[in-house]
Amino acid sequence: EDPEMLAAFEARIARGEKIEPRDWMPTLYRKQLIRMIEQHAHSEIMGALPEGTWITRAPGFKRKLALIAKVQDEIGHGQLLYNAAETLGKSREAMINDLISGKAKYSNVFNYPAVTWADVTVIGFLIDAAAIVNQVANSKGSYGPYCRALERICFEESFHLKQGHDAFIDLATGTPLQRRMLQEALNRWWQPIIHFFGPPDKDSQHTEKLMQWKVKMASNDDMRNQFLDQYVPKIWELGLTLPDPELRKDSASGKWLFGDPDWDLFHKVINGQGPCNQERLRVRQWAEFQGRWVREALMQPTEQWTAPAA
Ligand code: FAQ
Repeated sequence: EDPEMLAAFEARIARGEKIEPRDWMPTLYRKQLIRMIEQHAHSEIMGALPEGTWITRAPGFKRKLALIAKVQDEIGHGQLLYNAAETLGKSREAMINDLISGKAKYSNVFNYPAVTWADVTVIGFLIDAAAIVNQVANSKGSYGPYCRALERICFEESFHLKQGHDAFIDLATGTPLQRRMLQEALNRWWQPIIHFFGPPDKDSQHTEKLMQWKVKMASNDDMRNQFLDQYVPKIWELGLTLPDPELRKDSASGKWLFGDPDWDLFHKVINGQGPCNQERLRVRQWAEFQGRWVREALMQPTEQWTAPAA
């Protein structure tokens, strides 16, 4: 790579300028952005599945309506992110093919089942909260199309968080059975949520370069800490517990300490061996297959759309 071009590029980033699709960029910057934005897009599309299965079973009309709107938003976020990734030169078709063949990664959390309504509630409150911590940070980054997509996504996610928090409080202040259901769901989801922010900084392959290029605006550990700081008190104040006896804030460093979250399990889940990976992939493959005739029809030359002249 031309060292002068690279220096000019890095100077632009240091000045806080946005990089746009037609601007010169190092090959590695392009590759890393495609990797990250593509995985993010797939996560939104896969993220619609655990909640989507609850639309017909959500308790009451109001919750059903909110869930339909939320799931639709997640799919929309996926589309915005695929658009942003396409500006870097990888086609949407290639991305979808990598998803349904099992080659591409997507967020660990969507490989777990939503067993009860309380699981959907924990997703709507805490996974959305975790996603917002990450996305607000990334939205201040250096690649224009990704940041603009994230700004819009963050507005919508903030609504999701409100409905998730509302449903969470409903169960937390409900009957003993509702509280028990919520506590059990929280116990199931806590470890995946800790994993959500990625491996510890010392083991993160990509953080250093991505932070240097302002693609990531906070490290995995910093984002995890910010989440714990904001949300653990909200959980504890409702009288709920978290399944980690070592979880506490260290007053000297201001950092949260927690027990070993089993990073081997994390690696299994993100590499295809989580409880629902196969099921999630099968649903996407089925959707791709079912929609093929629509895509093929749309690709027909337009003259074939009109009836032939008599
Ligand atoms: N899951 O070197 P690092 C949402 C992989 S959107 C799966 O630390 P990096 C909305 C990583 O890709 C959720 N894989 O990686 C919603 C890499 O693998 P590779 C998604 C993970 O990129 C809410 C390897 O481990 N958000 O939830 C995970 O510097 C509710 C090494 O890791 C985004 O994608 C993981 N959790 O940092 C929808 C945001 N963590 O590619 C429905 C954008 C790491 O070398 C309902 N992404 N890996 O094979 C990012 O900010 C970053 O990519 C991180 C990971 C922070 C996720």
